[in-house]
Amino acid sequence: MVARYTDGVVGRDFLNWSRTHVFWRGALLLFAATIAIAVFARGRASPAPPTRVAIRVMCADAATCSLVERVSLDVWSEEQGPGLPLDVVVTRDGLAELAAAGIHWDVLVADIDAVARAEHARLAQPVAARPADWFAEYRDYTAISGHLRELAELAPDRASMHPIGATLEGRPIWALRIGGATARTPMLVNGTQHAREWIASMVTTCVADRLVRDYDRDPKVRAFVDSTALWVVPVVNPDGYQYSWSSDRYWRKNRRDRFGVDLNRNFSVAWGGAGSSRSERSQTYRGAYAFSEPETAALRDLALRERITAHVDFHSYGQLVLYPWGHSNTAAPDRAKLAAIGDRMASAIFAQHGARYALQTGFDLYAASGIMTDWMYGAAGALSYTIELRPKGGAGFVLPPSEIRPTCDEGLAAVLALRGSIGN
Ligand code: 0X9
Ligand code: ZN
Repeated sequence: MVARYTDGVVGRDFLNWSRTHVFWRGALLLFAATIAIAVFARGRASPAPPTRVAIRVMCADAATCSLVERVSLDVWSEEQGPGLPLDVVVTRDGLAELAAAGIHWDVLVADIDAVARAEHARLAQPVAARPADWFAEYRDYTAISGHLRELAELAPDRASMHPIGATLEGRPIWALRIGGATARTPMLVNGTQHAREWIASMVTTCVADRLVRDYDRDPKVRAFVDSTALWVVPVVNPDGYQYSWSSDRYWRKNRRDRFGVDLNRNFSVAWGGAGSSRSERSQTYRGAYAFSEPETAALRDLALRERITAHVDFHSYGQLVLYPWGHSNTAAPDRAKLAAIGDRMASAIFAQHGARYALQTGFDLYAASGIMTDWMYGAAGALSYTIELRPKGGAGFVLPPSEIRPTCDEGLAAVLALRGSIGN
């Protein structure tokens, strides 16, 4: 009927209305379609990630071990081989595959990402809510660097801070040199070649803290500091460490081209051998060539320049004291001496809180080539140890912060026992 009045103004109005209506209807449809596509695309691009479970398998034979490793997303354990417990991370689908193969497991961490989220939330608390004791909580690279600077300012006659190199992302690799005017015997202690092993940064920083602060009240500390030029590098891998704080709690390597290099496969003694990978995606990727990474080159230059004679490379986890060789089952020329000193270190650790750290060669654990301890011993001539800190299993890399102090006692005891075993 309206058409009857379509001549003139009414008709044009209707036409205008009609065009406007069509336009808005189109726009509305377009908007709805865009939303639908966005929702759909979002759903497809990021489906809920599968739950990742850390489990321990007693793999009875080589076939079982290799099936478990094939199904796993990541291998966490130190000890590898038939008859040994193997800690791996799997999805729930992976668990179904293991169950179908008749393999039994114990759950170490039911949801490793939930554990990391809980830790992240705890660390995000306002400063006021944090414990007063600096070692009652984990600290990031900036806080650790600040703490080392504080120690240097506290005792400038016995402690000084030095950059020993810079990372690919431009962060300084900091060392604290501790030693009085008469200090001679050069030692090196470092932590966190592997980013996710946060307890190693805390223990090395805490060892430095104890040596600086307890100088006047602990005669053992005073004797150590008066006779030793100790270089402490708590965070060898600052880029990886920060990445493990900001983005991926379980990141291990440095941040070379985002895939990363395993620094503890990048040293030149036996570089490229068994227990290291040529694949960039691997957790044990050894890099393009020995010392291709600024972090390993910095440690090499420091060790050679200072003629380091004794060394501890702190890692986690497993509670182990490991000595060379790591890449070969041939006995190191100083095997008996290395084992005797290692035994004293393990006993000194036990005397702190009754924690058992097993002593063995790195190779007896599993073959690993291009590692720092083999280079420090084989090329730099130092008595060198890898210490795998707490825990023995259980929590894995996300260790409760209440364990920082006791683990620090164990780290310090090991360093003092090593020093006490080597003369001047
Ligand atoms: O694999 C490593 O680099 C060290 N373990 S960790 O889980 N912290 O990554 C241990 C190296 C010790 N040496 C040998 N197993 N040969
Ligand atoms: Zn490690």
